[in-house]
Amino acid sequence: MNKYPLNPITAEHIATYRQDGVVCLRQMFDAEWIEALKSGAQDVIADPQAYGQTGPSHGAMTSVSFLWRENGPFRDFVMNSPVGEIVGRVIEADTIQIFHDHLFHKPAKSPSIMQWHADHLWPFTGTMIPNIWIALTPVNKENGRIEFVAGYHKFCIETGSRFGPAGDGAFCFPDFEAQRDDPDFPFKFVTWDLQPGDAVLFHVDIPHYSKGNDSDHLPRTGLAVRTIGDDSYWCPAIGLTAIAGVNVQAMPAGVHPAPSAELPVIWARPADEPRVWTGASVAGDIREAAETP
Ligand SMILES: O=C(O)CCC(=O)C(=O)O
Repeated sequence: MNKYPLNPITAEHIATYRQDGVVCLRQMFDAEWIEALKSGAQDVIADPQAYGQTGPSHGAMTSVSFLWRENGPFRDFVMNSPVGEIVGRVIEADTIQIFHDHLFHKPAKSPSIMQWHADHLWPFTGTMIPNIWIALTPVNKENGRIEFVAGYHKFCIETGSRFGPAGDGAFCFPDFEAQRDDPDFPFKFVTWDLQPGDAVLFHVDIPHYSKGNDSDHLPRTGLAVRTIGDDSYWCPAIGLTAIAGVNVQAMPAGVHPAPSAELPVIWARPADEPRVWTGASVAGDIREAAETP
């Protein structure tokens, strides 16, 4: 099982993520990791409630989260695979902490659509709150690949546009479906067919969508791993999505989350590499905490 990315993180990956807020990463995890996750996913799909927290889209597909909190393949993956390193290097962070994971399974012939949304109802402000979605099955146009509106995160950041209690309460996305064929729409729609071991890494403010699974034989399964980097801060506003076991309302607004059992460090930039995060340094403290047994 690979501990380091199977393929290098390139300057192009970093530039694409910066520009588009989403990047496709080919073959980063070996077949052993994918087999272990697939086998774990089969157990979860057979009895979702027994394994984690279901929702919010459970029913439209199998949607189960906090799988990493229990010993087993999901925890093993976030702690021992290169997932944290991959995220950290692409988003130019010095430390990565996990706070959530989410298994999404669309069986063959499951027509429910995942509507356009962004993931910015998490209780954090800042720009480093990415999601890496790892394909466990082939993913294609027919069985429900994920589409993104590239570059839209910049609009959200520049205008402070987030949904509900994460923003001013009034912000909504435009009707992206109506924009698909509009030659004047200033953003491009992007999507990728994926093979097991490929991943898409996306910014918390990027709109994304997936159609139902129209294949009569090919399920579509992916594991989303949600993380924070150095530029992320508690936002204890009422109505934001809960993190199991954390009293978010008691957290100090504007402060970077300290490492804890619920938000452990899964990657820290090696001490012999120059730091890349140039904001207020939280990384040194976090790295020290991570390295102190
Ligand atoms: O798997 C899907 O189709 C949706 C994934 C998603 O919305 C997410 O990871 O935030």
